Amino acid sequence: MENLENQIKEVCKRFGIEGEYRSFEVIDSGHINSTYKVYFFRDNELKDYIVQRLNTYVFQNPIAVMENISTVTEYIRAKIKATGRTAKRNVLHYAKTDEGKYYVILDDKSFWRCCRYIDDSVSFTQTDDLKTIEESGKAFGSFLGYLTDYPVQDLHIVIPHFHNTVMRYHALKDAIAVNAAWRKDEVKDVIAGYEELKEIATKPYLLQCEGVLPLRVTHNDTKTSNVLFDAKTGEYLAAIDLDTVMPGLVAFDFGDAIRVAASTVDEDEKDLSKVAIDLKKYEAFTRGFVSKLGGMLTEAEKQSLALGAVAMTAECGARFLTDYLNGDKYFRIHYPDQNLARAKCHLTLARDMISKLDQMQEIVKKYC
Ligand code: GN1
Ligand code: MG
Repeated sequence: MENLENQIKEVCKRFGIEGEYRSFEVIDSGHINSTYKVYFFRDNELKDYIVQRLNTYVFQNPIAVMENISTVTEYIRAKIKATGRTAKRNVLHYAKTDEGKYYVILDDKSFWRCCRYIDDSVSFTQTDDLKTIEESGKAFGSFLGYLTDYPVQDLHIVIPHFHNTVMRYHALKDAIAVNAAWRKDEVKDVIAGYEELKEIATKPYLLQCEGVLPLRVTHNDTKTSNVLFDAKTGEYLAAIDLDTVMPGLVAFDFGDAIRVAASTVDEDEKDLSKVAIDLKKYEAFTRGFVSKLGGMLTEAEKQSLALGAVAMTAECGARFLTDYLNGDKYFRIHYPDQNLARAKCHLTLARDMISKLDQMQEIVKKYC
């Protein structure tokens, strides 16, 4: 811990953060990077920052990640300012070093970034509050809306094939074949369940390949915890965690958000009888999301949204299962079988969505 604290202090020094260092705390909600909230004392008050160590096993070109993030956040900032508003609390603001870099690499090769914590903001892993869910829909919808005219081809592909569901299924097949952690035999039913979902899960990606669904600038990691809300009013402030901003489908952003925002449970719920999609939550998210997209969606995109929820739930679950079979190399876990619990929960959730797909389509139609 002491070494960690020294690293955090060194990172802040290189980013030129002024004032007296006070303390740091661990923020444990993400599965990939290591995140810390750091306090400095300056001008008679505490100033807080988010300092993150990027996971370079997952993000093998972290400089490209920061290039995407810096250009996209600057683009959004300029758009907000052009309307005469301040962008201070509605888009992340990353610190730069003296050399103008958005990152610091320490002697042990660890890769760090830093941004100011947005004042009076809160986030949630899960919520039952429909107003908050609708606000999270607005946050991701407006993110897409701001970037609708951003040149997609200019973005770096930071994780190739990120939402290529066909490839995710290949990776699962490989993990089963290699059986690196000797876990295959205990999860035969779960594997069979995911096989059954393959056809429907891969549909949006195949529609992208056929050119039916257009590639746009998307967030690609739209879980509820990646939205900041105003602590007082509950209104959305900004979409955060922009590591995976890349070309993608609107159906992926909508679907990945629904996977979390419209679920009755946490990602790793073990009591599968509790796992379902809550159509009231689904409707609240859809209303917020669509309200910010203006007329940008094509007919094919509108029709793909509900399907995207099934696809992203199955894909994410297949990734958890793959990681379980590989011996938990990718997603951070807090107890031994967590990736398996996540995979089972997602299988149940995806099946429930399939049984309600017609109603989900109707709800989209109502708001589009
Ligand atoms: C990871 O880092 P975090 O927790 O926001 C993952 C997402 C998954 C999500 C599942 C780069 O997101 O793709 O949907 O876990 N991010 C990456 O909770 O793989
Ligand atoms: Mg993320």
